Amino acid sequence: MFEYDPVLYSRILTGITLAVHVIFATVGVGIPLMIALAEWMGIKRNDEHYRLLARRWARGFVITVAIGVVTGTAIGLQLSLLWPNFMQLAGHVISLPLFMETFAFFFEAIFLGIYLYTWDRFKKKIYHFLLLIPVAIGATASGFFISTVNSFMNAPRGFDIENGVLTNIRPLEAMFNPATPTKVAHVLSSAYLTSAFVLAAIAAFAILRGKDHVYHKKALHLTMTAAAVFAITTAVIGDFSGKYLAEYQPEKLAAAEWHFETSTEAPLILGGILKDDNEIKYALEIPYALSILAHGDPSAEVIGLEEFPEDELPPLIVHYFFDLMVGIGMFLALVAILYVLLAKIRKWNQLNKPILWAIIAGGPLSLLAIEMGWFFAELGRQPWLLVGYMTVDQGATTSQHVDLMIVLFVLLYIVLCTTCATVLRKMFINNPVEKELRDRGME
Ligand code: HEB
Repeated sequence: MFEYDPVLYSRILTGITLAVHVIFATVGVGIPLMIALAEWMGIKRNDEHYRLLARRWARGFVITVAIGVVTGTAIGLQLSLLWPNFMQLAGHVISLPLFMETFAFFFEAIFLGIYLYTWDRFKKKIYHFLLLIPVAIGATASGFFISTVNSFMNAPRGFDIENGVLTNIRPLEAMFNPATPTKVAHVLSSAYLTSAFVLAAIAAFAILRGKDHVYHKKALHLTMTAAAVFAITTAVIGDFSGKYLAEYQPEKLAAAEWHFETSTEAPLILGGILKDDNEIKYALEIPYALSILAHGDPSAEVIGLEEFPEDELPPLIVHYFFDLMVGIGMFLALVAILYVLLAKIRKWNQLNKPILWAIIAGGPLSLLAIEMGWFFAELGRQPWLLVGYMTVDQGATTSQHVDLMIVLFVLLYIVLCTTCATVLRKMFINNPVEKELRDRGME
């Protein structure tokens, strides 16, 4: 039925691997920060509940780290096996942050090990907390380094090509390319936001199920306060990402907004369906908003898709990915800010059912926004693998066995994800908070 096509199959396999990996990578970057916040609160307020929070989050975190290591290794392998031509060119230029990412991970893993085994071992609790700092730095640094590699694919810099030969390689310039600031900041901020929301959803679920120990309320309050902060930073940085695109990858932004003709006072298109002749139906138009997103000026000119050759246009489906991401972003910000405001006004109850349900929905939705953000960023780069230098077709392997690899890797991911879910469930259900509070004499 399908004709074997190594390029298509390589894209599918890499896409599936990344879609799985990004879940674990995102919580891997964000949760150490949340653990640090909880333990810090515990020490500052001398409150054992917060320390127990840190302890339980850390236990769950280890499981997700383990899965992240496996899927991350799969990506490393697939980069060289499925995209040999890309690695041959890019490997020379961008290997610095690729190595640094591995280094940052080792740094994190070593201290995580020590951290886990030294609860209650120090007379001064702050020493234990200090062990977490390198863990959080290592986690964020891996996210930083690997995002610079993705930035490089979008805005390749730091090398010259003379007669087809790579010369004059400048690794730092490659790493700190024009896409780096917004990409790195948006990736990190959205990882913190998502981690806060996932943990908040768990606490909200416990409260909704009638568990009324103050432990859950403290967990919810801490995570939702963090979520409110990071929802705002994510949206603000997302706006800068839009300005980056307008300057360096205008075709990606135009594809996201179905903006066909270059024009001033461009509106933002929400939803809708594309008819023949590029006619947009059933969409919500926000006047001037695209000009503002692109240039911070309601009358600014925004470049349309008409200015690019037909064979260099990204797929127009990215419009929906972008809308979903932004829509979810707005929802998360609204819920988090509302929660914080309600919690401030004592007479009102921030623990009412609709808010709790919205927070619970926010957990999976934030993960969906992460997926949509990456789908937009990656498909929006098509047909390029390395913008301006190498298309995806040119970068791929010609191997005849990628289809079999897809089957094998998908089986691996299914096993990994079910194992992760089962272990986490067992770990927390066999040892509920209430029991652990009692065992530790903290009721
Ligand atoms: Fe996002 C991406 C914007 C929200 C996640 N973002 C992206 C982009 C843009 C944006 C423009 C592209 C960039 C490039 O390509 O370079 N966002 C935005 C905005 C907002 C947002 C405006 C507001 C609302 N996001 C968001 C959220 C999330 C996200 C909420 C989650 C949670 N994104 C994301 C990701 C990505 C994106 C992950 C991929 C990476 C990059 O940066 O690229």
